[in-house]
Amino acid sequence: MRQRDKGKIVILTGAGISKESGLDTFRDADGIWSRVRIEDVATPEAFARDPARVHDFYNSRRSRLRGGGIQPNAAHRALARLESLWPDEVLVVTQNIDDLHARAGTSNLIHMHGELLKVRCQACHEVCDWPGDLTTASLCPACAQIGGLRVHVVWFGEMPLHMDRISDALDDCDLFVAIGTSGTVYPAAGFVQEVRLIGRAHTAELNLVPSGGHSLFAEGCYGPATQVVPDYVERILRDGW
Ligand code: BJW
Repeated sequence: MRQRDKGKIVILTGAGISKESGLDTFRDADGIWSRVRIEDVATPEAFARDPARVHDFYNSRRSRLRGGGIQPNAAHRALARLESLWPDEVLVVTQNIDDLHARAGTSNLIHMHGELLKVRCQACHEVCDWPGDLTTASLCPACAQIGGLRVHVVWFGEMPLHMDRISDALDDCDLFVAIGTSGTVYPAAGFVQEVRLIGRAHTAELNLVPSGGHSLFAEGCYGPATQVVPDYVERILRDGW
């Protein structure tokens, strides 16, 4: 391994990494946005207009995630293996709200679009674990207010979470890898450009097919995540980049 092929790694993941675990992507032909309108379920305005409708949308995804059929796949496990064996920092920044990276064993993990299994109180701002259904009558465990809880996810028009920490990591990394994301939603879609502005890190896209922004990456590996990600991780562990 050459000296420059060591160092800090930032990995951005999107819905494509969880597809083979049985969770739908958003913008593929059979994706979530082919069945429901963003304006009805994934904006603060939708929640203000019809909170029960938004709760139903997330309740059904939460119950599916918690059903025994959804498990981490070989791609999630490969990233956990990379973190455990790589001599420097590996940070996974996921846009996904599922818990499959954590269940696979990744610990240095940022959920920039929030977490399906958590709720946030709009009155006291406390964030709590919430494994079951949420309704307009649910009570905040911290302040006891009724009806103020919302799912702890980032909707369109809201600021993604932990952006300062993500920005520092992007500026300081030596390898940036985007996995299973269409690169259409900002600010995540702009991470590769932020990395390239600094000019030091190698960049790679791992996706089923080249994304719209594939030409921004120095390298691309294409195919199902359960094949491409373990192969890529083994290559990095063996040869660097
Ligand atoms: C496989 C595979 C397999 C399939 N193996 N791969 C105009 C211009 C620029 C920006 C804006 C604009 N107008 C509005 C904005 C801002 C807006 C935005 O980006 N809109 C664009 C759509 C235009 N963004 C926001 O509002 C964000 N906030 C914000 O910008 O705040 C201000 C700010 C400014 C500056 C700095 C910081 C902040 C918030 C965005 C919130 C997104 N929320 C959602 C829902 C979360 C909760 C939920 O799950 O319900 O997040 S939307 C949805 O999209 C979800 C995802 O995380 C996100 C990204 O989707 P992802 O993961 O890329 O999935 P897909 O389906 O798009 O792609 C899957 C890919 O996998 C495909 O490429 C497949 O090929 C591939 N794949 N099978 C490998 N087996």
